[in-house]
Amino acid sequence: MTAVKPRTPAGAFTTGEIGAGRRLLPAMKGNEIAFVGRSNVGKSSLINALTNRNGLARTSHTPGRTQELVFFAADDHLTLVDMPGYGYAAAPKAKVAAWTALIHTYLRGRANLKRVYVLVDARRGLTAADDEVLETLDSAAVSYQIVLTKADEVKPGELAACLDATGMALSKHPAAFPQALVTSARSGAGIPELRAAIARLLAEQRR
Ligand SMILES: Nc1nc2c(ncn2[C@@H]2O[C@H](COP(=O)(O)OP(=O)(O)OP(=O)(O)O)[C@@H](O)[C@H]2O)c(=O)[nH]1
Ligand SMILES: [Mg+2]
Repeated sequence: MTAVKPRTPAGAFTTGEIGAGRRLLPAMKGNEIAFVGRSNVGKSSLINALTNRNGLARTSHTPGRTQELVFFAADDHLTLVDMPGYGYAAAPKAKVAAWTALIHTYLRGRANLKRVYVLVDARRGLTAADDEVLETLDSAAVSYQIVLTKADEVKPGELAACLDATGMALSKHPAAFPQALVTSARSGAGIPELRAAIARLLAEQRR
């Protein structure tokens, strides 16, 4: 009988291996803007809406669609980064651990990461699963803004309440924009404003 080699348990990577993994990322060039958030919150859909290219980033009804960092070069100066989601309880534990490690490593160690949009479902608001990411961004001093997604699914009153609650929570986070943006990839609401925010950021980088 041949022995089956045990698989490496999640988290059991050496510093050398983590470094080698980091070197697999594309060279740091131009400005990067990343989209992070819970699984199924609408990260890939938002990237498609922003770029006006349906099917650029792969989307799905089932959580856990995006399983790696995906870099979309918008032009020589700007790359949009789609990320795996967190908080997806049904995925295998080892996968969740690997995605989470990847998200945090990337967010902490990327000098050309100019802004992170943290996507939050307008029906749920900020959740405990978002907290770790906000803390990582605060400690790495990466500028970030909350983007409420799926605004088409909520009534105006609920949306206002979600915005208020988000604003209150953000007052404790130094690297965060104080206000959230409201978007819907489905209706297109808030997409021109998010593009304008990105354009402003790029213009500031050129100065
Ligand atoms: N109603 C509504 N549904 C949306 C919106 N944006 C995305 N969805 C739906 O939400 C589901 C998840 O969308 P994705 O864009 O794949 O979400 P994701 O955050 O990239 O998911 P993972 O890659 O699995 O983490 C899909 O069924 C989308 O059609 C929106 O603005 N409104
Ligand atoms: Mg995705």
